[in-house]
Amino acid sequence: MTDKVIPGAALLIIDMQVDFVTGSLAVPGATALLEPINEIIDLPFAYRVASKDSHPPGHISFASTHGKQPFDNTTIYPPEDLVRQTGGDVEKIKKRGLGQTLWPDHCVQGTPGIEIIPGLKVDGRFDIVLKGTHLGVECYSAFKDPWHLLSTDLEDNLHRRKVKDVYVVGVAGDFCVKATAIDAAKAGFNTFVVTDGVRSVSEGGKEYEEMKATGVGIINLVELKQRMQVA
Ligand code: VGL
Ligand code: ZN
Repeated sequence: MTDKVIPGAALLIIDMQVDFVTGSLAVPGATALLEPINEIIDLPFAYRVASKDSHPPGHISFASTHGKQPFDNTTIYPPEDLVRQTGGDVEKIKKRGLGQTLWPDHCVQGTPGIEIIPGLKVDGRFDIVLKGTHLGVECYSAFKDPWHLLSTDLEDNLHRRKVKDVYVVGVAGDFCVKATAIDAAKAGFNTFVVTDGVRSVSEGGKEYEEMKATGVGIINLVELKQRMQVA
């Protein structure tokens, strides 16, 4: 560890929770992330954030809520009351459906599965961002939901800390890491996903092409250390 901090460099650890590592929606290979992410945590970031998927029981993304099987697909719509509250056109709701993979129940508020995986050094240096807290809205990104009806305070906090460079690790690479990195790049941050700190639900790596196409940099741990001036 070093005392020197890299100004403007922030670490975002996405959803390294019991259910995604060893629990109901375990991402293949996620236990192997503890060591590299713990090493990354101690790099001289000026700001550190960990996100937690945080669903009420009966969440819209759960297969059980729809009487379907995990990994079935459905279409979900933004809740009418939220659209109304945010001044949107309720008549247009039916055109705003999104394809949704239905998941096993996971990261339910008040259950052990929601906790950050034991052994990961997410400590007092971190701010915590909760997402997916609205019963009727799926939210992969740690910034906002896909309809932009609800947002977390992540973007404001990054601006307030004068963050320029955002480094993203965690799970799942093809869902919440991807959505968060793309939103970070769209918000104007220099955004990098560190592959040694990421595992995905699916194989093939198509998510990295999608992230690159929106300006997200894909780097490995060696390159991260160089950028953080500890290599
Ligand atoms: C996630 C599926 C459902 C994620 C969250 O953290 O990538 N994936 N909810
Ligand atoms: Zn979820």
